Amino acid sequence: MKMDVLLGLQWGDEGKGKIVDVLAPQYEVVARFQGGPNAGHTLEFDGIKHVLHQIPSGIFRSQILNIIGNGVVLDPIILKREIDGLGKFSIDYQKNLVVSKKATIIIPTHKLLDAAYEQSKGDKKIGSTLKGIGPTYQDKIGRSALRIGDILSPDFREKYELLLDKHKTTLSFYNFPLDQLAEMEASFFEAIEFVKTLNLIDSEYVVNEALASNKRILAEGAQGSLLDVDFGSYPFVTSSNTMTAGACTGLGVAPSRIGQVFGIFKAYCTRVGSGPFPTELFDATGEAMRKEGNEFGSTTGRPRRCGWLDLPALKYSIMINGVTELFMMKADVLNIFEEINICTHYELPTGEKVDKLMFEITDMEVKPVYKKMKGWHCSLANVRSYDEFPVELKDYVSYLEEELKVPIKLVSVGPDRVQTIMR
Ligand code: 2SA
Ligand code: MG
Repeated sequence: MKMDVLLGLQWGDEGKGKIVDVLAPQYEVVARFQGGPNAGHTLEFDGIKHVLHQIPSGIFRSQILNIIGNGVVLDPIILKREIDGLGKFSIDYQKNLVVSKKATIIIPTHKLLDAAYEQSKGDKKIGSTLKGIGPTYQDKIGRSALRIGDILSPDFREKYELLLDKHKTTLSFYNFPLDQLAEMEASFFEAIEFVKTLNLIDSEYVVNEALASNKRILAEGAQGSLLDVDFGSYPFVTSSNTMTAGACTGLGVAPSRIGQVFGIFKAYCTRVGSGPFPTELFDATGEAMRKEGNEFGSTTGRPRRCGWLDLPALKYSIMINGVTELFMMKADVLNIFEEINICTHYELPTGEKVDKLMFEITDMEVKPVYKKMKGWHCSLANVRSYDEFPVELKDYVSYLEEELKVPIKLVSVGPDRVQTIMR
């Protein structure tokens, strides 16, 4: 059996949580492979909204084993809070959730360092979620991080103090106040005791044994491909590989074991945090998109920047991920427009038109070149099949498929499960 991967192809918030929920019945395992509490995966069912940050989105189904993989950076405090918050669902965490001993721990000072680094950047700040993601991955790569397996060792406290001292030196360099630290540490150590009671394992064995026994696994990406640390708009990126290859290193699965790659994108674009966004709209149209799409960060509540669909960026994401099927989300948000724009190229300051995300593009003022399409300009609320799509929406979908060379297998026309149209 091969492992399928589900990823966001833009800057995150494409609707991954909703799709995992739709696909979940076909899988026996759902695994997170990168990122941490910076993620916010929203699931809606029984009229209630649930936002998951670190727990994989298969947790609401009792037949699914949920894995927090080695590539994840885990905040014990937030994990405990998340599990407490799901109290009413009678989830059996011993049976349905396992955590890799090789996952990296976010300690309180990582969050302070995140804030200190952001402050020091002034108007060049990344727009981090301030969850400590960057500093924790920095320690992982710098070979000084703590891992989940360490909490079981008698010298965990010593290892912690060693890392703490290193962080304090850096924080004092930035003159960063430590007054919140004692309180944060108290919650941290309380949460560590709780994490010890969870099922802590070498998850690479569980994943590979599951594949060997023909179990179906879905790897659930967080953030989006355009925030990938290698291929995103660096430095305005997150600190992990958000692409398909990240699922290999973040779970211990060989590249030859990757099956389908589901690429999720919105029918338009959003971005939260700083960095280039060629099709961003600063006018009433952008404001209308934000309002219609309820585009506010599910972790931080920040308003998301909005703009038209960007084809060069989408093609790039499809290429680096090896996407086999596309899922288009939130088509209904475009109901309000009489005319819809799709960016096909970027015009460089020299006047040259390109459709590639070259290195230089991050620092350039590029102008999007648009293809205009007629909008469907009507409600999609009662649409339940592709045949019922207005002709303009069918045209939008066909045009994208032609350009992207990958089939669009699903179009979401509303938040409800029944508004998810398979093709
Ligand atoms: P970080 O916190 O160091 O990973 O931030 C670095 C950049 O990555 C962006 N980022 C995100 N973008 C979209 N959605 C994310 N998750 C939350 C959500 C975000 C929220 O689901 O809405 O609630 O604000 C996410 N996580 C990280 C971030 O904005 C920085 O640009
Ligand atoms: Mg999100």
